[in-house]
Amino acid sequence: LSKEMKMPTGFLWGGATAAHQIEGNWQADGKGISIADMMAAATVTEPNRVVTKSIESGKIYPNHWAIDFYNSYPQDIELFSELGLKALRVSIAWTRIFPNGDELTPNEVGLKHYDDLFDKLLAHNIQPIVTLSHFEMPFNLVKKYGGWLNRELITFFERFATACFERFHKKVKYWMTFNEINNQTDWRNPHHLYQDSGLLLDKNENAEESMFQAAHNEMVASAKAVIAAHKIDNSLKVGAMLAMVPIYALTAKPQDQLIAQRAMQYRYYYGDVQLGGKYPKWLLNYFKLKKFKMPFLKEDAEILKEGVCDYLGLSYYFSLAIQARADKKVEYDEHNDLVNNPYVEKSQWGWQIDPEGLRYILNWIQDRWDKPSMIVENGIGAYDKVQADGTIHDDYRIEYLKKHVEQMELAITVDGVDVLGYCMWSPIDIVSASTGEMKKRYGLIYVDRDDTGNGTNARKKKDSYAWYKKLIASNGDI
Ligand code: P53
Repeated sequence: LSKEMKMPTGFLWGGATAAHQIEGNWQADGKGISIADMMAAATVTEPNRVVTKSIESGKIYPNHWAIDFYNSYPQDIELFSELGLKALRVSIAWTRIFPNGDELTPNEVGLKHYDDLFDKLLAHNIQPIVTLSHFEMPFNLVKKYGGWLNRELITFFERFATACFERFHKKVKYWMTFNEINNQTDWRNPHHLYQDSGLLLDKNENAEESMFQAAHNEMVASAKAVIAAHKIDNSLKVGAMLAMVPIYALTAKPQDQLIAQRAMQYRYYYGDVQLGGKYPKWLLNYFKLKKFKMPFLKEDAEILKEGVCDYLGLSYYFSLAIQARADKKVEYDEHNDLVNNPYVEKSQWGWQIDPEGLRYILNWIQDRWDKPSMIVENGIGAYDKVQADGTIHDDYRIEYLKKHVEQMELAITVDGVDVLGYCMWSPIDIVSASTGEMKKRYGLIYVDRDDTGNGTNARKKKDSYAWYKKLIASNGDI
């Protein structure tokens, strides 16, 4: 990079995690049961994570133990500090603060835990970045209220968010409301409806309509949280959080272009609402055409406008492509329409690797919403092999991260995109969100624990640890 193309000073080089994937100790100190605690791990023979209504013997629930970060965080933060992290993204387990979600007062032991965690980070000059709801809402809100289809959850979330802002506003500046709120665009997959919105639908319900209704309640709750945060402390920045997956037209055929345009409109309308303050016209018309009953209250439009998010937190892992269907209907079906892009490679879990897609989407975000963005997840899940001498040569991970960081730097220095930071997923091995596996490893630090929870739980630096350390120390010299 030439001198004028240097990365901005103060750029937040960091790492990202989520409570249910690292903490374990699922019932310690008054913690309630979260939706993640009820998901059994997937196996080769049983590829989808099953949600059980009660804990079943013989099934594996990896989030119950994860990597024990709840206890091991002081030692893990020492390793993050040596790595030079300037920021660590964590989430607050809602169930540690409000175990059932509908209590009136927070659990002091839970608040104290995060106070200690943030103090430890700040003592090492690591800025905490916090997601309020990362796939881990109280299970009680699913059982008793039917998840986010119920408007009462807005009050519960606002109470939770307010308790966190009041308690931690001096320690935490950057917040996010709902992790990857747009995964539920794939509403045909019950996994996403459950993870994003706590929905367990029966067959007679219209899943698409339910998704739009639940997401509306979440976006109103998010806007109310933004308003509350600014009232408590005007310096707080509250972000939306979207899984950014560019969807390219497979060919230059006009029909392919049209469906690709609709795919992008559909997948990212959440951003239009959370960052632009209102529903896009095409979608309001779509609700009419589909006869969807949206739970719009009179005051909602004003709340959405007032509670616009300050920035966009985004995850980026892969891109996809799309081709018009033979019937030529411009109606998007995320579950069935997406196809592989023949021009890019794939990870061992079939995720398409497309570094240029990151530069593409960062430009798209700037153009569409004109807000700062922060990359709060980017990484590769892979099998790692520990050598006889204990070393782990994860050159594929270095390769993946390097290529993506390079494209991000071009977006910043050449295209002028306003990116606040880069938190790679993840500084340490954690339980996979989609499969519940440990062997789908993302970390710069290896954790000696297998899919069934066996192992010493010891930490080992991988080769990528040294690489990322150098990258941070040089402020992005690749
Ligand atoms: P895992 C789907 C597609 C892209 C990202 O994913 C996704 C998902 C949902 O599973 O999730 C995010 O662990 C999520 C993290 C998650 C990470 O990506 O399934 O915010 O919690 O661990 C990686 O390989």
